[in-house]
Order: sequence, then C-alpha cells, then structure tokens
Amino acid sequence: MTQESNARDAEVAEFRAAVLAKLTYSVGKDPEHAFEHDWFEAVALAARDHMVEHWMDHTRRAYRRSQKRVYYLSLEFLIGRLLYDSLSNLGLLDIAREAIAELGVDLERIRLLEPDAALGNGGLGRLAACFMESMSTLGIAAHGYGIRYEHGLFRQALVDGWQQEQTENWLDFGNPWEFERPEVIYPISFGGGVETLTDSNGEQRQVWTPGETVRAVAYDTPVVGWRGSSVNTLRLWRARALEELHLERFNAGDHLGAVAEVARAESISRVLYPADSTEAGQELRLRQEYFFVCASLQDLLRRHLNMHDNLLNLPDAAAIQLNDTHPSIAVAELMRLLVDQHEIPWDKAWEITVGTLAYTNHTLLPEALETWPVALMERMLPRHMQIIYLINAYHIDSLRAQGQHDFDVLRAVSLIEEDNGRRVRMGNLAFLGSHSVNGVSALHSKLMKSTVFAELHKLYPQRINNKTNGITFRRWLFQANPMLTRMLTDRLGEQLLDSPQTLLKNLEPFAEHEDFRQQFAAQRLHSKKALASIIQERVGVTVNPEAMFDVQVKRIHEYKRQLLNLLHTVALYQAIRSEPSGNWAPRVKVFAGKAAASYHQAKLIIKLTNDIARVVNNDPTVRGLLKVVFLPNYNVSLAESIIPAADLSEQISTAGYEASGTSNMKFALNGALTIGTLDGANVEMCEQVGADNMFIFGLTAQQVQARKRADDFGAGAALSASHRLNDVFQAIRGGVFSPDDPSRYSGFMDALVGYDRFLVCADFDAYWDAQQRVDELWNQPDQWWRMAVLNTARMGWFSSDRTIAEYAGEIWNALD
Ligand code: 26Q
Repeated sequence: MTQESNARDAEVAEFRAAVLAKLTYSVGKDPEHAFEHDWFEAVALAARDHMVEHWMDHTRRAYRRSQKRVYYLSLEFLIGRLLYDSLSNLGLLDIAREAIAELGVDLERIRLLEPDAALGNGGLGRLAACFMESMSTLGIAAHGYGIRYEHGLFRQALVDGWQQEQTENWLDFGNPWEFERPEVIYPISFGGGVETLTDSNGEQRQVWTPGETVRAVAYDTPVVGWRGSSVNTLRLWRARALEELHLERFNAGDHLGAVAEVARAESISRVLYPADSTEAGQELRLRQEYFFVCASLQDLLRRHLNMHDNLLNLPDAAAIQLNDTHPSIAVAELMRLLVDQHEIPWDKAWEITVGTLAYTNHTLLPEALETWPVALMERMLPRHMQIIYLINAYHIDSLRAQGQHDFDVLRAVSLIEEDNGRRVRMGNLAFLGSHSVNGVSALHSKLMKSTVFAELHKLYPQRINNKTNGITFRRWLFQANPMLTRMLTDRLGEQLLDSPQTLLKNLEPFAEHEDFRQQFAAQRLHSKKALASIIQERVGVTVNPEAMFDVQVKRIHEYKRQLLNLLHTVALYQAIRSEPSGNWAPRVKVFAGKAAASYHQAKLIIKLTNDIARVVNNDPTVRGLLKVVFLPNYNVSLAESIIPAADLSEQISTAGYEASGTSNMKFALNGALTIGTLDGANVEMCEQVGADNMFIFGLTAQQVQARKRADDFGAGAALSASHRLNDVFQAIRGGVFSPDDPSRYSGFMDALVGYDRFLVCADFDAYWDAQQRVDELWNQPDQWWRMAVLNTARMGWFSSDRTIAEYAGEIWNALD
C-alpha cells in the first residue's frame, strides 16, 4: 500500500467518523433509525466543520493584513443547493461519497433532499451567488449582505396548464449551513419626524425621532472558494420585533394586539418580492430595502471603527457594491450616519459616500427602474427624504453655477420625477452617490450612456463603465457536468480545474479529433437520457434522447420572447403535418421558467406553451418528430440538470432589452450551440466563439431603436409578407390549440397585430431561417460537434473569476 492511499483511507475514515458523530450528537439520531434526511444533515454538518477552520484562518488573515473589504449589497442571492458546492470546493466530494457508501448511504440520493436556497428571482440573484463564490476563490475579503427570507421564490405548480404559485418553505427542516448570531443585532427605525435643534456649539442639527423600531439579527453562511482557498461570509438579516411580546397589552387582555406588533416587524423578512415591477405591496418592499441597508451599514461601519480611529478613510478600507438600485437608499443612509451620527461635515461626508459606493445597473426597461412616491418616503423615512432633497439641491446648484440652465437637462438629472406624481428616482440617486456605475455587458453599458443615463453621462463621462457578467465554472461545469469535466481534465490536465479561464482554449485542436467529438456527443446523450427521465417523471411525456434538445429556460417575460419560440414551434408543427415524410430533424422543445404572479401576459404564455404541447405531443401525424415540454418549477437545481443536456440554447430577446443574460454562457460552456439575437452578452460570446459557431439572427439594437423612433410596431406588414407567420397566427387565434376555449388567445393575438412591442413578428422570418440552418447542421453531426467543442473551448473568458478580477482592479481597488 502506498503512502498516498494510506493517507486517503485515513481521510475517508475520518470523514465517516465525523458524519457518525454529527448524526449522533447534533442530529440526535441512531444510525439504525436515521432517515435519509438525517444523513443529509449529518454530512452537511461534517462538511461545514471543514469550512469553519478555513473560515477562521481567512478572517484572521484579512484582519492582520488589513485587506480592503468588499461589501456586496443585494436583495437577492439565488444560491441553490450547497452540499456538492461545498464538498467539491473543499476537495471532499469523492472522500465523502466513499465514506458514507460504507454506511449504506448514497451521496447522490441525499444530495436531492436539500431544498434550493431560492432567495432570488433570476439572473441578478444568481449573479450575486456566482460572485460570492468567485470572491472567495480569488481571496478577496468580501461580505455579502442581504435578507434571510423565510420564504424564497414561490414554487410553481401547473394546474390545467396554468401557473399556480405555492409558498416555498426552504427552512422547514432547518438550514445546516447557517450560523445564527443572536449577539449581532442592530436597531432599525422607521417613521416619526425630524426636528431642528441647536447643539452646544450653536450648530443646527436635524434630529430624527422615529415612530417605530425593529431589530435586525445576523445569520452567517460561510462561502468557500475553490480548493478551500478562502472562505467569506454571506450575512443575511432577519427582522425581529423589539419585544417578543407586548406584555402590558397581553396582561390587559389584548391578546391579538400584543402579537400584532411582532407580526408587523417580522413581516419584513417574511418573503422575497417577485420581480414584477407592479404597484402592489410597495410599502413592504421599501421597508425591506431600508431594513437590510441600515443593518449592513451599521455592521460595516462598526467593523471599520474596530480597526480605524474614524471614518475619514472609509473609501480606502471598504468598497460597497450596490446590486441594482434595490439597496440605493444606502446613499442617503450613509450620508445620514456620517453627518447626523458621526458629525462629519456635509461635503466631506459626500466625498466619503461617493468614494465608497459603486452601483451596478441590470436593466434598461423603463418600467423596471425603481422610483418611490415622495409621500411614502416622507412618511417612512423622513430624514432620508430631507437628505435626498439636499443632495438634489446641491447638485442642481452646482450645475447652475457651471452655467447649465437647460431645463430639460436639469429635469433629466433630477432625483425627483415631477410628471406622474412626485417620485424619487433611485437610479439617479445611485448614480450620483457612486464613483462607479457599471453595466453588465458591452452593449448594455453602451446603451446606458445613450438612454437612461444619457444626461448624467454627459455630466460625468468617466463614471459609466462595463463589467461583462460571468458564471462560476465550479458550479456550472465541474458540479453540473462531471462527465464533461473528466473528459477535459483527461485531455488538458488537472490544472484545468484551477485555471479554466486560460487553459480551456487548449481544447480547440480536439474539435478536429473524431474520437473526441464522439466522446463529447456521448456525454450529451448521457445527460439527455437523464433529462428524459426527469421529463417522463414530472410531466409524463416520453421524449427521444436522440432528438435535438432545443431549450429555452429563464424567467417568462415578453422581452425574452418565449412567444417567438412558440410561433416557430407551431410553424414547425404545421410544416411537419403538411409534409410528414420530409427530412425533419427530430426536436424536443424544452421550456421552463416562472412568471411573476401578477404578470398576466407571461402567465398566458405558459398556458399557451402547455396548450401547444398537448396538441403537438398527441398528434399521430407528427410521429414524435416534434415534442414540446414545459417543465414546472424551474430553479437552480433543475438548471443543473437541463443545461448539460441541451443541444440548442435559445437566447432570442429583442435586441437592446436583455442587459446581459447568463444562462447563454452556461449553455455554451457545456457545449450547446446558441441561436440568438445580437443582444446582451451574446454579442461578446459571438466575438469569442466566432459568428460561424453561433446562429445569429434578427434586428440589431440599432434597428430596434430606429423602429422606436419611427413608432413602427404594427405587425400587419410582417403578417402579410409571411404566409408561414400568417398561418401560425390563424391557428392560435382560431383556437386550434385551445378547443376547450377557442377564443382564449384571440384578444392576445389581435393586440399583437396592432402593437408588437417586442418585435416578435418583425423577427419571425429571420428566426425561421436561422432554425433552418440549425436543422441543416444537425444533419451533419461532424460539423455540429466540431462547433460544439469550439464553443466549450472558447468560453473561458466568461468565468466570473474574470469579472470579479475586473471589479476588484477597476472599481474596488481591492487587489493586493
Ligand atoms: C424591483 C422592484 C420591486 C420588486 C422587485 C424588483 C425587481 C427584482 C428583481 C426588479 C428586477 C429584478 C431582477 C432583475 C434581473 O434579474 N436582471 C437580470 O440581471 C442579470 C444579471 O446581470 C442579467 O444577465 C439579465 O440580463 C437581467 O435581466
């Protein structure tokens, strides 16, 4: 027996002993009587112990070296499961598997028992999770701050093809990854009024006397980087009442009143807001935003003052990144803390604030840009509203002093929107209060300069910069696709795991190796078989794993144009029916995604998908050449099963609307080919993998803008020019897919003819043609797999390690 295998055996034995100890002493179960979930918990706790050692080392090191701190403020962290993530990054995956196998426990099975931490809606939340992992991997001293929602994103069920939302209860069986910190607790106040008082130096001071105070309690989750290199903290806040029970009221017999206050306080961290940008429930959302910003700033200022004499050097010691405008009240809150509590003069406080904060924008959609009614702000955060007015006044004064009197310019850069009821523009607040404002793809950053922030950009031409998104390869390649990962390390060496960014491109020559292409195809088939059984199990549809898996999975939104994909689906269906013996490439169209609960159009699109699926899947003339599947409850874990099984990745948003997209990167990294528009990060993917290795179609962002200027959104012309599109319209409109309610889609389709806001019809023919090219290529497997290999080989740049290195170097100044 060699020394290495001895050492390894010892590790396995040690891990097994640790799991048994956890099962006994922490879970309180006898191995004889433990349920599978008990084993999950025991393994998770054993893994967590390994993290804690690294965690403490890392924290001590950060203090010792007084590393610059990076604070990532986000209302969303869409984490998914952590068991494989932790074990894999700690290098314990095989050891753990072996250790528990001998106890008769199967790691693959218990892994499935962990609920997803779904504390986010979609791309923005997932990006925050990828960034946390990359910051640990790169050894940046980072803290994520957010809310510990009791209920994450709703669970999606389908009832008769309609989406139904169900409450998600991820904490029901406890959360083995978190540490409650009952001693880390801050008061958070709302309401009340502001008085002007004169202090002992004769200075006037504003004193906020709040009407209500709650407490924020910290819960910490360690985030381990690749090879356990370093471990950072994700600190999530839970809202608690100041007093658990209002005893006086209770004793006076008011039993309900005594707990109402508790319920009101705790409702702040009850549930994640869905991304529907509608009016409902506004007030609670603003309470959430202020709650977590206020707690996080108190926490990080306290940490700063533990190591420094005062706050004047805050920008040198700390960088705060705002994930969209959701935490942008931080601008006013930091000013309030510096001016009111730490008595720093306004100008100096402003310099510190701008020097510390940076803002990332994730959308140009006007209806998604946050604004808050002035009246609500005044009621909930009266002192902050005053500060916002002051920031605005100083800003506009300084512009006037520089000779800027153009009313349109002043109106555009104002923090207050005057035309539809007075509202505070959080985007402008975040812009002014930050030294850096970044977009998330080259195209998006460029458009920020000419659209939403055009006037502010002219005033601050250095401020807007680009940081193209990335994804963590650990989760989206190593964990999601171990078979492909093994193939890569076999050819390129184990170092690939440490530097995929630079080493992946060494795969390029293998695109010419017949045997490698076959291996590549074999991996895909393997994953497709696994996905086929998930499909069978969850929706009862049998699909052929040899067919092309054509996949569109993401939030359902009109701009993402799931409808365009459906129009193609129906056109293909009609084409197959009219020529059943044609040389059709067999396809499985896979859809998944959630619609915001109040977003009626999006919900109708889900229903339409299921209506089309029922008709197509049961039509014998189609003979299985086309299958349509809507997989319910899309989440991170389902994505990990779907992405390695995709042949074709649908990235077909109206150009100029998808800020970046990140699933586009996950698919291409795993070797799927992309059909897409020149939107978001697709543009840069195209530069990296080559236009020949993607299927690009449709109007460009420039052409879309030209249509906007011409107010050219009617679909009449496109419909009369295209027989195919016209036939599709007639069928959907006339009830071919909704015989139980033939007019279900009439209004929807008619409205589209008049106003096709996202240019679905304008792009239809180009999309059809691109899909024809896809079919042709599918029939030349050598070409297909050559392209697929090149996609994987050329995706290294999209690692979130690259993105984070850019943030650290160019925004945070946090590389040491
Ligand atoms: C706002 C106000 C009230 C309630 C909810 C919201 C809200 C919540 C979430 C608004 C937007 C979001 C999420 C946005 C999002 O996910 N954007 C995506 O961010 C990705 C990461 O940068 C990009 O890749 C996507 O293109 C972008 O759509």
